[in-house]
Amino acid sequence: MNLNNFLLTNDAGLKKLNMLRIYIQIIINQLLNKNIYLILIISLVFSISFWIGFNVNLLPEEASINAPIYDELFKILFIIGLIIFIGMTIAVIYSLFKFRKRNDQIGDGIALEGNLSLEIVWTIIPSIIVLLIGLYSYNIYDRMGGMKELNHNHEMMSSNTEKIWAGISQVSDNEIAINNLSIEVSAMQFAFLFNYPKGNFISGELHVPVDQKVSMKMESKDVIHAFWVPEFRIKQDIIPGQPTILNFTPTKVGKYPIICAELCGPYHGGMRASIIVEEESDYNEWFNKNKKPEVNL
Ligand SMILES: [Cu+2]
Repeated sequence: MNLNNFLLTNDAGLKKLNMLRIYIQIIINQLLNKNIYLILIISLVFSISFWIGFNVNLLPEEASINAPIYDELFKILFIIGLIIFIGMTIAVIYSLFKFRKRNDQIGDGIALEGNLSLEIVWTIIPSIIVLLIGLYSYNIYDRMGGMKELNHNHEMMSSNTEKIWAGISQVSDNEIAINNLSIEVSAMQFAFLFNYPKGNFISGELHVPVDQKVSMKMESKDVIHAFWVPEFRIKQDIIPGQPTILNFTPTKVGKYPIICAELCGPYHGGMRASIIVEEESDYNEWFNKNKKPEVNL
């Protein structure tokens, strides 16, 4: 700001504005003089963390409508983790050099005890971060369908319908019954079996058509298992005696692993199956090849 220009200005409003600018300039200058390196390092840590967060992908491909929703949350957690990790590493390395023992130093260091303001800061900042992550996670889980009421459709259901205990569903159970491809999943030590009630057959491989809602009712024959498809970013426990549901819409043709994600016994690590997402025509061909005629007794 040129002082002559400032003094020559007659307009009162403009004068005030210029005053404000000068004040801000002075404050910024003081801040920069004092902490320029600290500000630089913090900006650098944030920039690097955001750059890595947005450009480095550690997750498998996104193959269901849930995947992009989940990845939003992961990105945020990844960036927060990076800021803390890079920031801490720099602080530790700096302290190692800055506060190292010099040759002429003997005896112990100064006895430091407590720092109230520091303790308040390092309690409040993590509390705010954890609270925000908690609220955001709730929002993500809700958008993925985790908060959907599962047993509200009582008029439509016959009285002997089993209670669904838990699950992830983006549609109501009314819609599930009408529109979706329904599959019954049985989990046992150490395999998954997929029953297609409409085709009257059981398969060891899960075939589904792309871009269509799939609704699975899952039950375990023995212990607790969990159905997990990393590419879909969905996971749901399968519990003996307490059916759970899992609804999803695959968005990419391909073959993906189904992994049991609950330690269920000595061969838990081998409890895997495959989900094959295919074009509708291919799916129909597979379905018609496997379906059995209904037997009327
Ligand atoms: Cu298992």
